[in-house]
Amino acid sequence: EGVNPQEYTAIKIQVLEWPAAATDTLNKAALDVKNRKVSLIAATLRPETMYGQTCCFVSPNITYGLYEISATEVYVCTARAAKNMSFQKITPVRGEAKLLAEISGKDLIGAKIHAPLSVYPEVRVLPMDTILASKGTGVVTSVPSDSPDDYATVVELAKKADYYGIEKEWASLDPIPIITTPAYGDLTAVALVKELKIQSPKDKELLAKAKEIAYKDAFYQGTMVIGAYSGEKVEVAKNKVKNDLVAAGDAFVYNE
Ligand code: A2H
Repeated sequence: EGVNPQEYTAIKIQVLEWPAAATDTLNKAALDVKNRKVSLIAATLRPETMYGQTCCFVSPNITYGLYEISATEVYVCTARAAKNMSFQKITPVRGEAKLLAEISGKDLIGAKIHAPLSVYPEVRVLPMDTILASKGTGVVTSVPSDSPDDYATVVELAKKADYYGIEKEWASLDPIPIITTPAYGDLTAVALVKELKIQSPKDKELLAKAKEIAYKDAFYQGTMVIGAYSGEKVEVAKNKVKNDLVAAGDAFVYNE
């Protein structure tokens, strides 16, 4: 853990339809989710890119918790994140996160979800092996236009859909232009993955390099090409999009 606190925007990605494996797990825990809004909570540093969400990643190797936030709302994230949230006025009782059920990331794969702001009204939960349990919420929303990690992962998933136990179409939604920069155009992550000849999510060093370039280029040189702040600099639009998401009840600020 670093010395400086990291501020994330926590995006609420509502579950619309559970896969059979998840339904089994919830039934065994005697948890009825019919009358509750259940959301996967994805931690992002790039709220201005949420228009381009094409899926949401969980790790098949992480156990997630369903935590009660109110009589009608449930959040899905790691226990570690829920504990942190309980000290940030996100859960009803300070220092407590009420666990309703546990679920393996594996059982969430294929869930149909609604990602706020996305041009795709319904997307799917897909697996990402490189998610760290020690960071954020353990849930990563996928924006392949602007995140080299996300793009490399969806390419890999589409290529080996059977191996990953998913439908190829779930990983094949087109990346959406969100931001344009003079150096990389309007699909920065796609351009960088090509330029650096990144072959798979396992190309760690190249992906770290791509991530660094993409982040700086978009922040300092990028202009929005979609949404309410189209035409504005990313540096300025970033907080506006974040504030709009929070005001709409679709996101909250999460620190660690
Ligand atoms: B970002 P930092 Cl468009 N394990 O969101 C691995 N990666 C994680 C994670 C975890 N437990 N939790 C969050 N992340 C990802 C959007 C995005 C992100 C774009 C471009 C770059 C980017 C869409 N994915 O991140 O280690 C999340 O992906 C690169 C900086 O705290 C989150 O923001 O610096 C970012 O990594 C947090 O990384």
